Amino acid sequence: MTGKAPDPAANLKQQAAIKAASLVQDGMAVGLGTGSTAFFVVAELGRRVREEGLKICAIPTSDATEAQAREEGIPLTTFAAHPELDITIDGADEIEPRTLNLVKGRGGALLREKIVASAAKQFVIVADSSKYVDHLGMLCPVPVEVIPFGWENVAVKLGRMGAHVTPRKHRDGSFYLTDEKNLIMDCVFGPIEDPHKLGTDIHSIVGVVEHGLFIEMATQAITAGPEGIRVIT
Ligand code: ABF
Repeated sequence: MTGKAPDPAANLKQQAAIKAASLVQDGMAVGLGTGSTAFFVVAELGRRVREEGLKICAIPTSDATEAQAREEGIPLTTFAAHPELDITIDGADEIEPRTLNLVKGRGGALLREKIVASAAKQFVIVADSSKYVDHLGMLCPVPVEVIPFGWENVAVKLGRMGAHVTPRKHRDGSFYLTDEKNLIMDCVFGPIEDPHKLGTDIHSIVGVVEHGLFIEMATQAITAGPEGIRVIT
C-alpha cells in the first residue's frame, strides 16, 4: 500500500483554511501558498469559484500548488498582469504570536513564498495551533536556499554563525532541488533571540538566495486548535 499516513491535524488545518479563505472577495488577486494547510485554502477557494461564482485570479507559490489550482478551476495570473496582490494566504512552520514573525520553507518553496507574500497587501498565515513558539528556531530548522555552485562554502559560513547545517536530500541521497533548481541548507540555530539580525547576516553570505525567516511580513494569523479558532493581527 502506498500513500501518506493520515494527518491528525488535518481537521484543524481545514478549519483555519476555510476561515482564511472567507477573507477573499470578488475581484481580488490572490497569492496561493504551499503545504498541507494551504492545500485546504486552495480547495476552499476552488469550491467558492465553482459553487459561488467567486471571481478571483491567483499566483501559486509552487509547481504543486499551481497543479492543484488548475484542477480546482481557479484562474491563474502572472506578475506581469498583477504586479501587486490583494492577499496571500500561506502556511508556516513556526509562528511567534507576539510578533507574527515566522519560519517557513519546510516544504522547500520559501523563495516563491516570500516573493508572493511580499507582493501582497495582506499576508495571512493559516496553521494548526501546534505551530506557535516562544522563539523562532525552537521547533524546526531555518531553511536557507542556496545556489548550487559553491554551496559547501556557504554551509561553512552558516556554521560559523552558529548553525548545525544539513543539506536537504532525498531518501536516495540525491540533493533536494527547489522549483528554482537551488539547494536547501537546513540550519538548526536553536531558539533565535534576534531573528531580524540573523536574517540580515544570512543574506550577507554570497550564494544565499533567500532564507525562511519571514520577519514583520504577516498581517494576520488564523490558527485552529482544541480551544477553537484564534485570529491574531
Ligand atoms: C509552506 O508549507 C511552508 O512555508 C511551510 O514550510 C509549510 C507548512 O506546511 P504545513 O501547512 O503542511 O504544515 O507554507
